[in-house]
Amino acid sequence: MGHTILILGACGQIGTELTLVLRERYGSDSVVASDIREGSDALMASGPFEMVDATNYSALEDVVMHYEIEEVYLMAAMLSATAEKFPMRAWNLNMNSLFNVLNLAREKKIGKVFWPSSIAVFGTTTPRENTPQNTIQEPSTVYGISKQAGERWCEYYCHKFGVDVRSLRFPGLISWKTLPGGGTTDYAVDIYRKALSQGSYTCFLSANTRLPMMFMDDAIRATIELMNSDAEAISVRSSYNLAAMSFSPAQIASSIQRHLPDFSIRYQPDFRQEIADSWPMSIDDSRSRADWGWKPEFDLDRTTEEMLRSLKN
Ligand code: AKB
Repeated sequence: MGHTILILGACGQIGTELTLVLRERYGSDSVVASDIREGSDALMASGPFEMVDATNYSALEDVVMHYEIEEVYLMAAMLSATAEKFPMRAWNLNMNSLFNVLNLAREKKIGKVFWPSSIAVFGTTTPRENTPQNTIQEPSTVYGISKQAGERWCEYYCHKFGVDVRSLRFPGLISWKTLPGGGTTDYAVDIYRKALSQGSYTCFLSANTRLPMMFMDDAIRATIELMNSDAEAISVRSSYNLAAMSFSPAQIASSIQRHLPDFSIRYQPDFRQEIADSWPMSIDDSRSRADWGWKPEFDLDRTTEEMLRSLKN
């Protein structure tokens, strides 16, 4: 077996940046990007690309065998807001892609798997402040149900079949290279773009809706650090809580106003408000810190500086 990496969903918000960083680190030819559509010019020009539907087991197996893939990062998924509109499509995509990858690992065709979970595994009955690693999980969204089920399957495959699968419960992710698609936390990306292009933003969540968030550089670093940790250090095989900052739309607006004093925000909550209200406001990630040394670097003001500077350029 070679030491080659396959990214499924490489053209999405996380996949794009993860692919570029892994190529920088391990060499372009060692990282195969794949998706059901082509990605940004920068991504497409940076190394090998295969058009693959992660729900198609034999197509996936062909690519894995052809490139002698060792590690798979499964970043293809339908996010919370879109999944509410297409429940069965979301369930099929989110679960079948995961089963395909877990089964390839069970058959020893690949050695290691990364699969992202989410704060969406929690629900209204979960303690919302400093949400513990192990607590009540009664998600009320299709996406959250798929992530919760996925976590159970990851742990099951690890314990029953020795599959080396590793996972993080990502908060909302803020990035400038690729747009997020169909999430409840997407406003925290859109707001920076509209602040620069229009000087104002209409937010689909209410002013004081606090949610856990993270800048993409931290999320990519967390992913790579977890994947490079010794297997014995990883005591959680469902998915780790992971945190960096928590803020509300009103707080991100103030942070932007420090750079753009004329920026204004209006609130027009829609169906996504109910989703946000069911999620934690802050996360206790002490297990990640203890097991594999997690430490975030970006707070809200540093994120705002990076976002405005990069989007302007
Ligand atoms: C979403 O909003 O659906 C995602 C997530 C928090 O998992 N960004």
